[in-house]
Amino acid sequence: MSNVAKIVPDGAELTDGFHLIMDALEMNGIENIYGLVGIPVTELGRMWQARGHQFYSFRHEQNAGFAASIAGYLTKKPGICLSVSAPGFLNALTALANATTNCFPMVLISGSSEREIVDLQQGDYEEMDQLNIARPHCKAAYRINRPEDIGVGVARAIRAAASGRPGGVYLDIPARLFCETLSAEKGEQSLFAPVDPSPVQLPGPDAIERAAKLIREAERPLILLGKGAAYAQCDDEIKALIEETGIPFTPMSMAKGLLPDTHPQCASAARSMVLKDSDLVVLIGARLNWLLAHGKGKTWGGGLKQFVQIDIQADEMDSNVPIAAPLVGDIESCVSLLRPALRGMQKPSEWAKAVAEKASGNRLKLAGKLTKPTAVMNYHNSLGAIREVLKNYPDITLVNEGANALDNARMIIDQYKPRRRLDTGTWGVMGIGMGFSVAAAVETRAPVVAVSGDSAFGFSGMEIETITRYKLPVTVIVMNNGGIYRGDETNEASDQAAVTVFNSSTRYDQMMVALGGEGVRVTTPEELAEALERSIKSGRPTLIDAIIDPAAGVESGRIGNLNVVSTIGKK
Ligand code: ADP
Ligand code: TZD
Ligand code: MG
Repeated sequence: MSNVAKIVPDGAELTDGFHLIMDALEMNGIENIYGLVGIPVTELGRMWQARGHQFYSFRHEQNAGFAASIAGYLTKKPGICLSVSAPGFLNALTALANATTNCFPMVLISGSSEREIVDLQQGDYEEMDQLNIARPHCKAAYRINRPEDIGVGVARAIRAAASGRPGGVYLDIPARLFCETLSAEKGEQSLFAPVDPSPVQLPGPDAIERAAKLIREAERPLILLGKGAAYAQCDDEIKALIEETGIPFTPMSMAKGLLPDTHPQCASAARSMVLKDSDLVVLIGARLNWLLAHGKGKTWGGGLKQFVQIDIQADEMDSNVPIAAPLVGDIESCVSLLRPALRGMQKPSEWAKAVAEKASGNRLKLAGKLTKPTAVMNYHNSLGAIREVLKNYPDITLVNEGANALDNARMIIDQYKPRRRLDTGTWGVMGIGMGFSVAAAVETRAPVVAVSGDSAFGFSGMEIETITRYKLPVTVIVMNNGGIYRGDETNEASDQAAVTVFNSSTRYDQMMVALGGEGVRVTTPEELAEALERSIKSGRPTLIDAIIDPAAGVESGRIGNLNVVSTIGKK
């Protein structure tokens, strides 16, 4: 082991917890750590850099955690987040829970207080029973108590995060362990790289036969791609399945670009129609959760649909509605077995044609709105301008958060390549913006454009300093409508500011200038397009403060139906 420390008291070669943790991470191919240092993990960050790796130091652990989680999603290898104990751990916990909810592989490594003090609640510096707090929020939680267990502890964490349905894993490291020593020889023997940490899982031949039969017999089939399909990184298999069968497809938001949004079979623009009128839906790496109206009701045309579902998690099947043909396995294996079973099937040409017509009609209708000038920019013409610029940069990763800023950008901005759209995901969580942007720039080595509502941006805005510090090619566009959903609410009931409203004079562009990047305020689609183009070309961290009509948005964006209001009046 080249990196084992050679401390030599009494002639014995020793290693310690610090070195063993780094050795174990290296063995697992880890290069980047996203974190925030302090007692007891500062030295680990320094030593990691000294070994020639990257440690990205954030301003708040939640953003470091979001970064690690999306690094995991983009690379299929668990992203690593490092935090201090108690408050640092808790700050990162939201990101760990979000990773688990979204099926992103990540490992949160937190320093912690010694067991004997925590267990007797004797009041240590940043004392907290972190392991038990983490447990319900992640896929697995482990503590390593002895240096000789570091190898197995890290291996288990990596395997738990990456295998089967990916998710968040918590690894608790009591402060003392970092300095505990072990003979270098024993240390070396205790380390190992797990063999095949995310093994393929094949569905049985009956399951393939059952699914193929349903698909062949369907008259109006639809393929619905979720972010699991994007995560699986078998883009060519999925493209081949769709093109060989001629079935229309529609992507969930983070699956956009798996096939280009401009693909002739893409039914995004006819989404209501295909969900309602299809007679069979093939779900590939998408859950029938709230984002799909739980697979039932008006959205789906009232009656019960027939579903084929491809998912690695067996108990995902029937979670909301009965699944006629479950295909439990990894997407690449399932799709590659399904394709030969469907060979020669008759393409649903009439249905596909009707869907394509509806979709192109709707795209045409939308196009008109995207170029229509208004006195103050609205979501359509501002995002229309962004869409035109991004058309020429298909490798750029788009990070997107907000309510109206999210829903409209998802609809308007086309994606052309897989895994280039990262957003608020399953929870609709605000605050992913800057953490995702840092990790996307780091992991893809290509430029990133974040389109954030002004409220959404506020959750992670301080990380623009992180972006300038590491000189990352990130352009942040703040859709500044002066508030949450809208910026024009007046408070009829009291003289306090309305709950949805921010200072209308806030200069987000100047924030970026103050923190070392470029800032520009724009008020027209032309200015916006020009500033974005310039920023992308320069590769410099830039914030574009885009002034949007405060009256342009709607409450809760596209999910106003989930809003809760009193039925008996306000007082
Ligand atoms: P979306 O929000 O895009 O609809 P979800 O997060 O709801 O997507 O669903 C993703 C699904 O993909 C999860 O149920 C997860 O188990 C599944 N999944 C993730 N990776 C794989 C894989 N490699 N093979 C099979 N299923 C996968
Ligand atoms: N807190 C967290 C962590 N996640 C959330 N989703 C919310 C609060 C509630 N919320 C939304 O669902 S969207 C949103 C909040 C606060 C912000 C919407 O305002 P915005 O976007 O400025 O980001 P628009 O363009 O003004 O709609
Ligand atoms: Mg706003």
